[in-house]
Amino acid sequence: MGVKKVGQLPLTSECHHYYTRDEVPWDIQKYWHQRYSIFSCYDDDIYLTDDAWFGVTPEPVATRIAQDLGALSAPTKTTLVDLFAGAGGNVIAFALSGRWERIIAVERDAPTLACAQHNAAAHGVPADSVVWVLGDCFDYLAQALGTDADGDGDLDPDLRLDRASTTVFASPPWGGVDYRLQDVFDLATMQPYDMETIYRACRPVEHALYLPRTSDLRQIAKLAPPGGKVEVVQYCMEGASKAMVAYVPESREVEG
Ligand code: MGP
Repeated sequence: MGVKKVGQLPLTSECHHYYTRDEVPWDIQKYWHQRYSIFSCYDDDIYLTDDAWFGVTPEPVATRIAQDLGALSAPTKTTLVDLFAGAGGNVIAFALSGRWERIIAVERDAPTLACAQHNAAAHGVPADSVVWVLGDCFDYLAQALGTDADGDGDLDPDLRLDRASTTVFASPPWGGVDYRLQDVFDLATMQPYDMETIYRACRPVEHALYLPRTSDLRQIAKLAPPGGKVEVVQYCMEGASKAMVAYVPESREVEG
């Protein structure tokens, strides 16, 4: 699929603000009950597609990650790219942190992107403080970094990235909630994109990966550059981990 910068997209029939439990599909009712810990201002017209409920980062966690990523990244890192923007939970926190000169949010599903844009506006994020990209994040990253064999695909100059100033955040789909069936989650089984696919795309730049709380630390340790380190943080709410984030430095071995 192509990659393009978009303005405000319209909400569609797939975008919902549920008022009562009766309206909510059974498999997301659990998340709807947690709606105020996911978006504290849920009642202020927050919209999600049904699929987005599974992967949205709860607001206190998103806020903390924005603080941590902002502090861990060198001041020379001024552009933040959110590869899987979803309904906007992380992008909103990154924008409200005020840490980044440029934020680029990528999402492949137009209705979900419309929700993210709408939710960002509902949180008071100025329209021009996020560049919204509709398309496949792997195509985008390869074109923007110039690592795509087919060139930049006539990418909008606003969307180009330079490695020295870019940090990537990736909160990919994990393949549903079945990650809980494994005591230690094998990142090679993550669906539809396994860890290797995500790492290959991200490794030219420093990146933070939002992963299942039980992810195999031995697999994450392999992402460290020679002589370097990966920092892993468990993000908790009410005494229980929601997810872990691996903060991975750029790999200087990548050519180009
Ligand atoms: P969860 O395991 O579905 O819920 O998601 P919970 O309430 O912690 O589990 P339970 O043991 O109490 O039943 C936990 C967190 O993981 C959510 O808040 C999301 O932030 C995140 N999350 C869950 N899934 C399935 C995904 C996913 O596919 N992708 C991403 N990026 N995050 C997810």
